[in-house]
Amino acid sequence: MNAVTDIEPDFSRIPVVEDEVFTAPLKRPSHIGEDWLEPKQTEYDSEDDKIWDDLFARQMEVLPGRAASAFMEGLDRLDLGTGGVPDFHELSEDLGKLTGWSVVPVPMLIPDHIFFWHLANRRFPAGNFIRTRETFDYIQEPDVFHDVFGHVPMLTNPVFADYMQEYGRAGWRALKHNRLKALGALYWYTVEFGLIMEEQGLRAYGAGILSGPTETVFSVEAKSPNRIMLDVDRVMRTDYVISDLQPTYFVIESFEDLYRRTVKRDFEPLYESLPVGFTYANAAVLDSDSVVNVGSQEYLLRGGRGSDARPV
Ligand code: HBI
Ligand code: FE
Repeated sequence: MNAVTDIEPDFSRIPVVEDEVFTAPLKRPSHIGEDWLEPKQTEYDSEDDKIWDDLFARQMEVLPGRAASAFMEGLDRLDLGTGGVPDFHELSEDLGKLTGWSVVPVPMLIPDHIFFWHLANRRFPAGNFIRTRETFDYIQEPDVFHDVFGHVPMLTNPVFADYMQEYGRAGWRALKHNRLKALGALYWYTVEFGLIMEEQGLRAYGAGILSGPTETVFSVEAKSPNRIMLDVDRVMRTDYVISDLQPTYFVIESFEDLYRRTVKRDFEPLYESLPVGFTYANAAVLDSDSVVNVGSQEYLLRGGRGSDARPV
């Protein structure tokens, strides 16, 4: 995601955001510093720990045969199911030995440029708080279950771990070109909602999928969604919904393939040719797409979330 010709930015320092660059307006809580890190991880009570255990058990029921092998291998290598919310220090110790990544606590959604800065330094910012029984099935803000259970297993995979760091580094260039939305779409359709074609069939590796049972099943088995082979130029022009099951999933051949398509190319010409907004609707299928299947979109057409549409 870097041209070889120009000087590398200093990735150890927080990137500068020029005035004309649009970023989401987030208000930093007063006890939080410029790095947006919590001084320490929350102390969870027994109900919080029980919520973690129940969420964990529920996912373990649905993941086999649906989650990517790399994700399942990551789960095997980490102790996420030993009872209660994992301790970030112990987790970072284990993860550090595998790929040099650590997990650090943040209070909420953090600004894009701070998020990129942590990733570029192999730190994964994880929400400190955990959902309640009332919000057990669906929350919009990423909590510790989504962030740790959903994201951390993939960070044990060396190629994916490098992809995530390079994604963070790519943030500097996207900031310079004011194309954060386009880079955000790439994150959305890979890190959060990516599918991979394995020998045994389609599997999910995206954290937004694998942290909930409904989308774990829907993403790989339902008739509704389109499944299309990943093309970076196309994905970066595609709008995305954050509040419902995805109308379209993009499929990679392997993590090496993902790395090659992103890190091994120069985004500069792409950013220069991208319009400010998105070109394609999230349910669109294009003539140029390499299609795995065209979905019926039945779930969406029947009203999606909030209606009584079934995720079929
Ligand atoms: N903050 N806590 C948190 N978690 C995220 O996943 C996150 C964020 N801030 C910005 C952000 N993601 C986006 O930049 C990416 O989705 C591209
Ligand atoms: Fe996430």
